Amino acid sequence: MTVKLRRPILVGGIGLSLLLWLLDTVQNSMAELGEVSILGIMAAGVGLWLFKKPQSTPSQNQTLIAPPPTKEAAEQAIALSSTTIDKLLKETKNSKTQAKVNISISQLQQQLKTLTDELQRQKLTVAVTGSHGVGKTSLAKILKTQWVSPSDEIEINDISWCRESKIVQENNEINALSTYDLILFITTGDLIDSEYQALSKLTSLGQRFLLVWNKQDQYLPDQKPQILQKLKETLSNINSAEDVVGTAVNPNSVKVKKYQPDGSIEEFIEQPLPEISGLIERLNKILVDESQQLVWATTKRKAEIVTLEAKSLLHKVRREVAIPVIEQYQWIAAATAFANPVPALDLLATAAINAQLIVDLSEIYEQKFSLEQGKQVAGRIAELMVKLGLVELSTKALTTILKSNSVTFVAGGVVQAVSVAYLTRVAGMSLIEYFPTQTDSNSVNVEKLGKILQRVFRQTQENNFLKSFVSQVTSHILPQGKKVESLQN
Ligand SMILES: Nc1nc2c(ncn2[C@@H]2O[C@H](COP(=O)(O)OP(=O)(O)O)[C@@H](O)[C@H]2O)c(=O)[nH]1
Ligand SMILES: [Mg+2]
Repeated sequence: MTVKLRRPILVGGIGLSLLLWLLDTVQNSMAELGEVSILGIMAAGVGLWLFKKPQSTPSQNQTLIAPPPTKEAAEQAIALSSTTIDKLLKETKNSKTQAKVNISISQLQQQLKTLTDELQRQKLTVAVTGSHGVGKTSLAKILKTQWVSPSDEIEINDISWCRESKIVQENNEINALSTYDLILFITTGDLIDSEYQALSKLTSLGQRFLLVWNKQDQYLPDQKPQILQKLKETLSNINSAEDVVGTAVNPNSVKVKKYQPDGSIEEFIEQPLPEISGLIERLNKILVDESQQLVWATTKRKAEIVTLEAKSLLHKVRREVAIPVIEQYQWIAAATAFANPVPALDLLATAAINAQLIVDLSEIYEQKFSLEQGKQVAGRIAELMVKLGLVELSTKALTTILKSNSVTFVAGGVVQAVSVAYLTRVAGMSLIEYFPTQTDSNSVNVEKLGKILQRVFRQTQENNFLKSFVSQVTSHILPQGKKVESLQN
């Protein structure tokens, strides 16, 4: 690739020049003792960071009970999935990835078609879930015989709940229970934290559940109300008290002694009847009062899943458009830094390469930042990179790799070039993960961006990425002759 060195848009800017300045210092420190100043800069970075600390998060203790679901909300969710699929189709047409995502798009379109019919669905689906051995299979079986009559359109499913994998995956609102109208979550005692978290998540997704406290027979009669009360209190923020019910689906048999008139004692084993009347009463009431709402809520969740899947495909398509853009900038950054070592403390220069990259990426992700916003974000990223220690760590790692190759190392500006290209890449790759999560284009969530930066940075430390990156950069910036020479080393 030939790179035209157009200084005005390329050089300077807070992001780039701060980095170059740091790199300059790092290079000096190899000859002398520049560590003090590096530490000083790091400290200054931390100071800046503390100064701009994000606001605190809202209280965690709010009641989460959602308003009753409506048909309109479900219809809106369906409309949103439809527009998301349309957008996906449009953007896919303009990119090279078309063939790969086409099948998935047609599957989504198929799902979208069935959603509208879903709003009229008569049959209700109930999931019985909970940890191993709590009585799911027993309860599902007894409900099928003692609650559901053949004319009812109710489907009972026994779904195992795995504590380790949790109901909800990280950053993903799709969960194994989403498609059921009503969840019967069984516990045999107190809820553990992961169960509570999973149930809160169900509530926040608008999913209706009953907490079934099973195996009541294992407690003494006067303990039962206390335990039930405790469970109701535990759930008071996420579910109403009447949706916590006790059962003994398959109570233990009891030994009964009977005194005979002749004074002898007859012993026999009695099997108590299941205690499920409270649960069945509650279920019947829900059927009468809420059947339609349950169906609307499920349809809404199903539509949301379609939207999420369409968005994730859109993300893939956009990524494939964005990566060549990042690569282009990373080579430009490298070539510029190599040919044009920036004077130290060139902090006042205005246009930054990172700012332009941010503007270009924001366009792909429909955020459309102005150059001014791009500059601000570039500044933020530079601060974060310093604060998180990424600049220091990467420079050390890249210098070590370069040192093992004496020819390239002695060539002036190579450390700068490689480091700037690398940091440009980390910034770019982080932004393409960040943009899809960005909802308000007027402010940047520094905390979130910082987390992504760290993750992307860690990923680049794996699988010899840095080594191959260094050789890619050097092959871009070094003249052909030198490149051959350096490879021989
Ligand atoms: N004591 C007692 N045991 C029960 C009760 N309900 C189920 N069990 C027993 O608990 C064990 C596990 O029940 P199962 O339905 O297979 O649980 P699953 O693993 O959740 O499907 C079985 O031995 C059941 O008989 C109950 O109310 N009281
Ligand atoms: Mg089972």
